[in-house]
Amino acid sequence: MRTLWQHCHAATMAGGRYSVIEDAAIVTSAGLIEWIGPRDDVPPLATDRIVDLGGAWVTPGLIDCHTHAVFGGNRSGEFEQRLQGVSYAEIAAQGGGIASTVRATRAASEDELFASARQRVQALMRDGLTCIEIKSGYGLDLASERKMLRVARRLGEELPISVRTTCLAAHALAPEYAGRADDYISHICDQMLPALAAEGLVDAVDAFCEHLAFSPAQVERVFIKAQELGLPVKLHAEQLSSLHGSSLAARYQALSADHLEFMTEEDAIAMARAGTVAVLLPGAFYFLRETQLPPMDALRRHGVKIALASDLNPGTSPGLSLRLMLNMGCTLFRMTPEEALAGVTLHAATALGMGDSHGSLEQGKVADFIAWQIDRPADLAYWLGGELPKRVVRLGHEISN
Ligand code: DI6
Ligand code: FE
Repeated sequence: MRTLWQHCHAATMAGGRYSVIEDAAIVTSAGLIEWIGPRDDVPPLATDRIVDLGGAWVTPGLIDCHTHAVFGGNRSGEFEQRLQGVSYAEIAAQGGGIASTVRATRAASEDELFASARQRVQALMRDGLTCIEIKSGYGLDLASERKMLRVARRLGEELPISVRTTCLAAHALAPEYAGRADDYISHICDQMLPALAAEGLVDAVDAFCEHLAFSPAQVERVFIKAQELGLPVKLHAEQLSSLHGSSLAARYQALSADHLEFMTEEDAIAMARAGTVAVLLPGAFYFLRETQLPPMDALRRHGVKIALASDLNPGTSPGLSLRLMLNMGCTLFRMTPEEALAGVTLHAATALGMGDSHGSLEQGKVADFIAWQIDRPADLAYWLGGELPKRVVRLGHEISN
């Protein structure tokens, strides 16, 4: 079916940057954008349907390129502890933190994990998400990591959203390997990654490079194995301290390095050269009351692509709104609303290795877009969350949400 969508303005992100067509029209067929341009120039194609978008602003479907949406339990008790002055690192040292979510995730059935994750993903979808990345990393043994990744895949099958899975087995030390981090890394490389990749459960491989997690040398072993398996890598880097994980990620042509508050200018240069996207996570910055800002000027000066994501997770960013992250990216990190929008569309797609097919409104790309009843694109970053009136089109078909 060929559809002509008209009476709208489009923030297209075409050509790799924020760009706008006033009074636009879009022709979709077979799930793709067949044509987009000014309404006056619509080519004479036989259309089956014409949709009047009522003067809406059309953007690409929003993409959340960094989430931990599948997990058991929650950590609101730790939130209360932190409000009383206990630090994230102290809670982790007492057996809380990631370890407590690992216990809850291991204890939950696949159906239980699916039910709780579905609610969170549906909450995110109310902001116009058409694509989401979901990491494992709260299982830390083969069966539990598999369970998480299967739940992530199933979310993509049962909800009208594209899901990209990332194996984050190197998120924290599995309790069975206490005091033997190198052995756990060997287990990941020799057993977990090959098995999960063979089962088709892994689109990318991630790790947490930090003093309270894994060293650059340990991360590098995971990257080498991922490369052997033909899987792209990503990295949690420079969130709490500077270990130059982002430069390591760039050396392995990582799709993205994420967090980055403590990165240096040299890291930014390395990322720019490699085309590694900087994924900023203002929800975690806010929730941990961090004060060290990511080096926005260096990222801009060296032309690093900047994405924004929710980091939805129970410990450091229980964020159920990607649009709230747009606001935080602007307010906390001084991004412009245009940069923020590019960060949840075009650059988020690149951070998932989907830049050729997603993230902008251009001929030949998938027809995933949102028609927002707003006056200006900046309105998307202006409101602090909440739901905005909109129509969601996925693969050329309007879906209710
Ligand atoms: N960085 C984070 O902010 C989350 N993981 C990571 O590597 C925290 C995950 C958690 O506390 O459960
Ligand atoms: Fe994360």
